[in-house]
Amino acid sequence: MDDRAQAKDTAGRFRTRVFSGIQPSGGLTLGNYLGALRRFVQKQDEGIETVYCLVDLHAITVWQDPARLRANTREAAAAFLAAGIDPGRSILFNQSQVSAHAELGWVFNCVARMGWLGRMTQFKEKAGKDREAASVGLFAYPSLMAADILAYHATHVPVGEDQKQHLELTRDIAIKFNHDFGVDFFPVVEPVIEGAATRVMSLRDGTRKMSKSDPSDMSRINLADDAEAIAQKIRKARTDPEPLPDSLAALDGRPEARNLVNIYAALADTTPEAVLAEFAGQGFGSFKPRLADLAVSVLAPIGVRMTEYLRDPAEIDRLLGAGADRAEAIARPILAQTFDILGMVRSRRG
Ligand code: AQP
Repeated sequence: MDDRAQAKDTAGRFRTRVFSGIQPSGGLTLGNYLGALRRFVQKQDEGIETVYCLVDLHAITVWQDPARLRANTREAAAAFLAAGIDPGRSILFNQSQVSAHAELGWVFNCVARMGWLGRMTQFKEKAGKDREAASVGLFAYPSLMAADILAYHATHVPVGEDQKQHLELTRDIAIKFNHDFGVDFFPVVEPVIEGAATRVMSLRDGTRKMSKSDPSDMSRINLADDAEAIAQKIRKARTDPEPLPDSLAALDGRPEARNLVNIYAALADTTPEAVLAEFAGQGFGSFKPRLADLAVSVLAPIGVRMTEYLRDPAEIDRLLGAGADRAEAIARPILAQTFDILGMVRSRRG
């Protein structure tokens, strides 16, 4: 057994291990970058063991064109690499190459309760009014997400604000499994939701989350956008006619203004309060060009590096395959122990 599968230290505590994932359901956005990807890199650089996954099985909970899914998966991998994920230090792979996710996901479908899943706001939002027409996978998505995390005995999960409820459900699943079988087997994970932009909003509507599947490309900045597109989207971002105030409280009721201030703060690695201290009294005519310059300086080099990685898709596939081998070495023994706990007869040799 790979000794990393034993995620408890000698005192019986779960060793710190970070897991997180992003759906390749479209090109990655500024929201994915600030809420998730950038912090994935920070965790890696802190020397913590990090496992990152392109969750293609989650992406198909809504229909995906197969050719686009393949291209989006490679593009997302290129974004991870371009943003600073080092496949030598982090494990980077796509979910469907490690079948333990789907297998443990089934086990957790049998642990999670219908009522728990029925309360998930993401399901309600994505299913919309016609819930009968939503896929069973969309409903069961949080069980699979719990499996993604717990198949690695991960203890910490960096995510954006929108995933908080799913992480609480992951905790509930771990607690119920441990309780039902009288074990201390799955860790109770800690959500890591930090920074000035844990919820980046649409550039067209400050009350809606920036999302890769929003029909309007102007609503988001894509990591693949070039400098001109980034600057243009910020110039055209919806705002209001008021100047920026000197306090955060005064941004209440101004969601678009608040969003741009948060984005500026996150990109500049400062706080929204510090941004207001610098720009109070100025209108968007002067704030937007400064934000555009900042966004271009941070994001455009990532886009350039992505293009370079995408010139060699075979190398991306090779990296994902090698990452999947390493992921499998951790997840497979944890799944085997889960089946033992459940009472499954396992008598195959080899
Ligand atoms: N707007 C956002 N602000 C901050 N964080 C965000 N994340 C997503 N959007 C924002 C974080 O990115 C990680 C990966 O999310 P995901 O792609 O797996 O799923 P999602 O949250 O459903 O993202 P999208 O872009 O809205 O995808 P679609 O449109 O396909 O549903 C998570 O940590 C998430 O919090």
